[in-house]
Amino acid sequence: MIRMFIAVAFLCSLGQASPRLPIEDTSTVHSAQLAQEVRNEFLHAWTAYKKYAWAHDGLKPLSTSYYDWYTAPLYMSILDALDTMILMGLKEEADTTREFLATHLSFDHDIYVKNFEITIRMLGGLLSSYQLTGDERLLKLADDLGTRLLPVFKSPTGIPYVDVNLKTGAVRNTRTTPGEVGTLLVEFGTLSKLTGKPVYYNTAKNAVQQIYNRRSSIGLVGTWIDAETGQWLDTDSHLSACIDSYYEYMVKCKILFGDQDFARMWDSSIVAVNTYLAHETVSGLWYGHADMNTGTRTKTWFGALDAFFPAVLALSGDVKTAARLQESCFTMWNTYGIEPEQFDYVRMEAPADPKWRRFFLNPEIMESAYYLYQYTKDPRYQRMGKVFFEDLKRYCRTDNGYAELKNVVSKEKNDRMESYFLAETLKYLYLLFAPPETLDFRNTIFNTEAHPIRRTWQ
Ligand code: DMJ
Repeated sequence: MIRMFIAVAFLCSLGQASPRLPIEDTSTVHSAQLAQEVRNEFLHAWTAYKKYAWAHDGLKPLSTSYYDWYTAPLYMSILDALDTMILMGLKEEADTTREFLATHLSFDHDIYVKNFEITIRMLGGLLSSYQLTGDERLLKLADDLGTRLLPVFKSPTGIPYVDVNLKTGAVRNTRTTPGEVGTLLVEFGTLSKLTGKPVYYNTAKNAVQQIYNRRSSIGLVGTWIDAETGQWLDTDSHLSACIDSYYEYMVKCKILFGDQDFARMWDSSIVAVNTYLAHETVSGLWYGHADMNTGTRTKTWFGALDAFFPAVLALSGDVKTAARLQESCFTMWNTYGIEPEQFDYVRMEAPADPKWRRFFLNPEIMESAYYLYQYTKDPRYQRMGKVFFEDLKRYCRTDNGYAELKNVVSKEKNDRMESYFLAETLKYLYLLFAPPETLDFRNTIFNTEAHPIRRTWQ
């Protein structure tokens, strides 16, 4: 595929904002065929996982081996992948997988787990697969997991600790982030609604409010906060890792639960975000970093994780800004043919430190293309998705699954395939091309790990 950077650079030099990168293939996207191809790639990755990493948390595709997060495996990839299989119509595979989880998954382990990760991947996975199948055993597992996670909130502030022991309820690690604290309520709230136990909703909602109440006088939050003292440990404000889904869940909780407190939180937060983080440059609209107290610009960085924001803007009703930001995301992707973890949108390159040049098979940019396609039906977003899909295959596919990249410039691979590649990246790509009846988009809220949740309660 021809990349059009010279033309874009020329447009930028003329000071023309938001250039729409031409996408070579302007013919009709053969969506049914692409959906089938994504499904095949899911099976390619899933088969490798089953062959080399079964019953472990994740696949190491280069060494054809596996990794676990803790001393006891929690079958993270299996649970994360289950609802993708269901949506892809892989019924037999999904039934066998669900049976395995229902009969083998146990949380009765003396291990400290990361509350945020286990909530979004496992609690979210159990709840969505329960809703999709009606298998009560999954709801029972979710309730058991929720009970074991609850002690994490028992800090003097109500802001959860980072880790909790699944057997003893002991907690540790007070250094946390708005993202980790604010990205729990879709799951805990849904668990409340499905079990009739209000404690989950109330506890997780209070945690978000504790962060929101500590926003600065100009309405921004920082990156790190102490769960016991409630003091900010780092005042860098942005939409990237550590904060990102704090904003996402304000919009989602407002819609899923009809809770107007979240409408108010979002309405005031988005004003601050658009005032201090949004950045109009010659290359278009971006969202960078600023100090939470002064609003002073600290970095002109945006990255792979920030690319969730067009989806959230679109969901909140601001499709126009979402579309403009997605064009910037597309520019970021096309700079190297795959997106880096961070991108300096003034220098138009990834920061030199190799750690910012990695790619972890992240889904956010595909997620945003999917949302924008749903709201606009503009085939441009399917064409973007096709570019993402082809580049993923070109640079990350291996004989045994998909691999992260150590460096988006050299394209050197890294020996890891995270479970969210199965839960999110391939799911959003599939849904972008699949027929509309595959999922009732308007009545679904995806948790931040792409597990679809429906409001099945009053
Ligand atoms: C996922 O676990 C979730 O999307 C989370 O919100 C952010 N990081 C990864 C994917 O990039």
